[in-house]
Amino acid sequence: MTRKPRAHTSRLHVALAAGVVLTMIAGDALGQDTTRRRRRTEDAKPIELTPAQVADLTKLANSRKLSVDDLVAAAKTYLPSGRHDDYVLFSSGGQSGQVFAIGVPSMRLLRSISVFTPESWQGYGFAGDNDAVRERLKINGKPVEWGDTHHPALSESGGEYDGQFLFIGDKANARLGVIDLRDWETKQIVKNPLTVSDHGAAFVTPNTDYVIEGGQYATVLGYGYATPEDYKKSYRGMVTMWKFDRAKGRIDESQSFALELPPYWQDLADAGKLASDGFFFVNSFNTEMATGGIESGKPPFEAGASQRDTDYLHIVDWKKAEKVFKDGKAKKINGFSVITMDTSAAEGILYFAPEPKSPHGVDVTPNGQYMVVAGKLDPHVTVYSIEKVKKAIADKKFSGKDDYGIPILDFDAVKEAQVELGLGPLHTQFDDKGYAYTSLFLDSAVARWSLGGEYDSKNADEPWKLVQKTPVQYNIGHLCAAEGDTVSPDGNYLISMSKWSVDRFLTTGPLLPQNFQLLDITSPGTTMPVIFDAPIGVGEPHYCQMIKADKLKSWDIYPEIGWNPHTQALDPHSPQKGKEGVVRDGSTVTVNMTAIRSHFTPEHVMLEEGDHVTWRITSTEQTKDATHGFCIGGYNINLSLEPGEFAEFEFTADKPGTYPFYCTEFCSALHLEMMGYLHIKPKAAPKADASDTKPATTASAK
Ligand code: CUK
Ligand code: CUA
Repeated sequence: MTRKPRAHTSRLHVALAAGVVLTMIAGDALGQDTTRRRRRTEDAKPIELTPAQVADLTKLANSRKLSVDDLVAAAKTYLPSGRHDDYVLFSSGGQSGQVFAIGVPSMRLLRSISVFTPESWQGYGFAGDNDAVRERLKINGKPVEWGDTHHPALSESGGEYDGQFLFIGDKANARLGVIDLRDWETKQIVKNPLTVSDHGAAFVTPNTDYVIEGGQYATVLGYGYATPEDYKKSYRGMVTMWKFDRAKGRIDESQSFALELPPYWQDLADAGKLASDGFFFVNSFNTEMATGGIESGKPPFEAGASQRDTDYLHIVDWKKAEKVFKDGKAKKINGFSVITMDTSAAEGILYFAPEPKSPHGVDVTPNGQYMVVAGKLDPHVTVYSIEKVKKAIADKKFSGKDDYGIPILDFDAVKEAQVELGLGPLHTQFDDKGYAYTSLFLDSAVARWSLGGEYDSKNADEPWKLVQKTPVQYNIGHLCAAEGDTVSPDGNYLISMSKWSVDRFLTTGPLLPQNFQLLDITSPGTTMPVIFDAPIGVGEPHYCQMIKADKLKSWDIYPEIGWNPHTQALDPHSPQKGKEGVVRDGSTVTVNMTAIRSHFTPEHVMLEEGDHVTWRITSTEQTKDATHGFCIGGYNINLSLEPGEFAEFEFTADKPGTYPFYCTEFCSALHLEMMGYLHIKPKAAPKADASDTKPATTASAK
């Protein structure tokens, strides 16, 4: 075999490479290629398996030890490359402090959204000194750079998810995050000034007028101090109504207020809708007001807080509360408006209903008529009727008052039904066929049961009856049905958020992933099989909500070149093409930079030791998914620059040297060349000595 002349080959390669480079510089190698367009559902043609294909499939199934059910489950969840999911699951990220977005039915992780924890891929909290993200993560001046996210809530219009905003609560620090679903970025974090931690957040009213934050462990409101001996007198619970300004896309703290509550441990909340619009409901436990302290001879918390047979469902007329707040009848604690218990009792804002027994979840049926309460230590769920509640309030059917003067509604007057389901009921979701689904933590099962009232005609089962149970693996906490918290759930998919995975996946050390299990709940008469297990190895999520994917109207690129995602507007400081460069005013320096494949302009930035630098970058990209990164090693700087995005960071150039900066996203064939140098000139020239002649590494090693 004869070799081709070398020179010829290399000339050919050079020509090819130049072609590639030109295409890459032109920037539309990907966007315009229709032959590589994704596979759409509408392109699919009906199939008919031939006997030979059936035989092949059977052989394959047998070789992989798959049952017929397994094949069906695979067919229900498998998405061919390029095909999109029907739903997006927004899941709390637990201790990661983030939110995860997962496609359903494929259960593929689409991305995480940083909320309470800095995250470098998204450039969240890696913008140097005075970083806007790190600043808003501070509590009382201290950096608190993680969260324990529990309950995400999608914004609603008329009781339907509208796909515009997502809220998420941080249990550990009593904070709420506000995410704009146009660009999937956190826009705001509000800290509750009354309490250290919370739990029942976030839940929205049916038009997202308010985001509800229920409390949990009672404290002295407003960061006060009192010993456990003063628990009854000084400790308080709370629930906060955060006013949401949809036009601004922000919570308006000045129009927000809280209700002072007895020092029971308020737990989950849910807003009324339709029949119960204008109310919300909060569970509680530890109405015993146990203060623990086994060392001093008192029962430990877990026993002390579980003595009574019933606790109190808090029924709040929030429209009345809003009026009382607007009439100026709230008092201020730590600068925040609080409606006292006396006012709530006098104005008819707050009522209690007895609820068995150490309840956890409260969930309102889609028609708003019933509130389902799951008592962790009771094998039943208890169903309350809003009509009965309203009537009992009107007729003053009270069984007494609690120690703080809040009227307690007569249990039998407000109870609609009790349904025996099994051990450890926690949370309930709904479908479109008149069924409810309750997680059973101790049974490790999902219970399907029939609703009554107007739902009775929707299914063939007797009302208020357990219909079936499906085992899940293992110890389910929340569950989540498609569009499950809306006035019109879809009733096809249900997620079991299983807390323990034990043997379901390969072992990953003593710390094992959580298990998101997908259940098919389409057919009422048969089983509801688990059709997919998805390990979640990035935190312990608590709750999620599932929205139809086509309701999300996300931006492909930012609306204008120089868009600031923090303000969600064109930034006046955004560097423009042709205006790049370094502006110096004494030791205050502004760097104006643009980024586009495969180039930062300017490529060299000359600074002097001690300079205080504000560095601004605009991505002038206009192509979907053409993301660049920008990092400076050693200065803890990393940005994500999405198409059209403006970003800014500040730092003091206190360590002289020659620093390559580079793009951290593989954006193009010449991505590695998308770099430049930051030169920080030392203040005084180094003293001349022998080490001057040695390589820098040797000199710095001494
Ligand atoms: S909680 Cu975790 S299983 Cu925070 Cu809603 Cu119930
Ligand atoms: Cu830009 Cu890599």
